[in-house]
Amino acid sequence: MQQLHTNQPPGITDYEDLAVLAGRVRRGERRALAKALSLLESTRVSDKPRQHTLLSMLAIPSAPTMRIGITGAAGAGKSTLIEALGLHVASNGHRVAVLATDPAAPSSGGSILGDKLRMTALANHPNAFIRPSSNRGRGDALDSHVRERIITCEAAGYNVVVVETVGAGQADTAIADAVDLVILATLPNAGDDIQALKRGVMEYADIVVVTKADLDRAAARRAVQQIRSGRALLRNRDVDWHVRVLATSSATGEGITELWLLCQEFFAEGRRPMIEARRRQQRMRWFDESLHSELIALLRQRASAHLDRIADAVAEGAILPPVAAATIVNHLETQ
Ligand SMILES: Nc1nc2c(ncn2[C@@H]2O[C@H](COP(=O)(O)OP(=O)(O)OP(=O)(O)O)[C@@H](O)[C@H]2O)c(=O)[nH]1
Ligand SMILES: [Mg+2]
Repeated sequence: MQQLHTNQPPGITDYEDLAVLAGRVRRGERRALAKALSLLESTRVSDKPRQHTLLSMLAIPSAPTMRIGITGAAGAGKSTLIEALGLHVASNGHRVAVLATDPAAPSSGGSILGDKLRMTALANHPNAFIRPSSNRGRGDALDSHVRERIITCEAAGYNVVVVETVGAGQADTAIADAVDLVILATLPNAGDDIQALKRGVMEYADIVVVTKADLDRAAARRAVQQIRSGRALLRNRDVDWHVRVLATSSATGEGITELWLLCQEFFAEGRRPMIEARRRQQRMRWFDESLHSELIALLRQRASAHLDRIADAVAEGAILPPVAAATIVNHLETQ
C-alpha cells in the first residue's frame, strides 16, 4: 500500500519526546496538556505525523467519561451556564475540562479572551481546565480538532468534558457528532427561534435549557411548556432517552443542580450501550472524513494541475461532475 503522507514518520528522538509529553499529560500536568493541545490544534501539514503519534499514545481507553456539548444562539447564556454547571460539578469532585469554540476573527483574539474572562471562577478551580480556541473565522460551529481535544483532556484525567459551540443555530448540529449528550440553551422569549430550531439542532438535543429564568419567571415557564409540547411532535433521537426541558438561571443558581442530575441520569450505567452506539457512529464518521481529506490531499499532490483544469471545465459546464471525478481517478491510475 502506498504511503499517504508526504512526511517522514517522526524520528526516534521525536518519538521519545512525544512519549514523555504523553506521560506528563496522563499524569495530569496542565502545562503538558496545554502543549499537547497546541500540537494537536496545529494545521501545519508537517505536524501531522507527530499529531498522529501523540494522539495514538493518548487515546487509550480510560474510565468512562462524559462528553457534553452546549449549543444555542449567540448570547443565549452558554458560557455562563457552563461556568455555573462546571463549578457545581467540579465541587462534587469531578474533573471538568471546557473546550470553548469562539467565532473569533482571524486577526483578533478578542472573543477568546472574552470567554475565558467570563469563566474566571471556574478557570481558578483546581478541578477545572478551560481551553478556548478559535474556529479561525471559518464560520463553522465547531473547530475541526474538537475530537482530538476531547481525547487529550480525557487522557489528562478530566472525566467531564464540556464543549461550547458558537451560536450558529441549525448549522451546529455538528456538535452531535462530537459529544455524547447535547444540551441546547435557549432564551425564554425565543419563540420564533424555537420554531426555527425545530428541524435542526432541536432534533439532536437531549436536554433543552431555558436560560436566564431570573429575568422573567413566567416567560421561562411558558417557554418550557411550549418546547415540551413542540418536542412531543418530534421523534426522539434514541428510544432510550426521553428529551428533558428545564429552566435555569446562572445568576441565581436555579435549576443547576437539576441539570446536573439529568446529566447523571443520562450517563447512568443502563444507558452505556446507547452512548457506546453513538461513539461508534462518531468514530465511523471521523474515519470517513479523515479518509476523504487524506485522499483529496493525495490528489492535490499527485495531479494538482490536472485537477485544476478539470475543475475549470466542470465550472464551465463542459464536463459533468461525476464524469470529471472518474477522469481524475483514471488519470491517477495511468500515472
Ligand atoms: N440575568 C441573567 N443574565 C445572564 C444569565 N446567564 C447569562 N447572562 C448574561 O447574558 C449575557 C450572555 O451570556 P453568555 O454566557 O456570554 O452567552 P453565550 O451564549 O455564551 O454567548 P456567545 O458565546 O457570545 O454566543 C452575559 O451578559 C451574561 O452575563 C442568567 O442566568 N441571568
Ligand atoms: Mg459563549
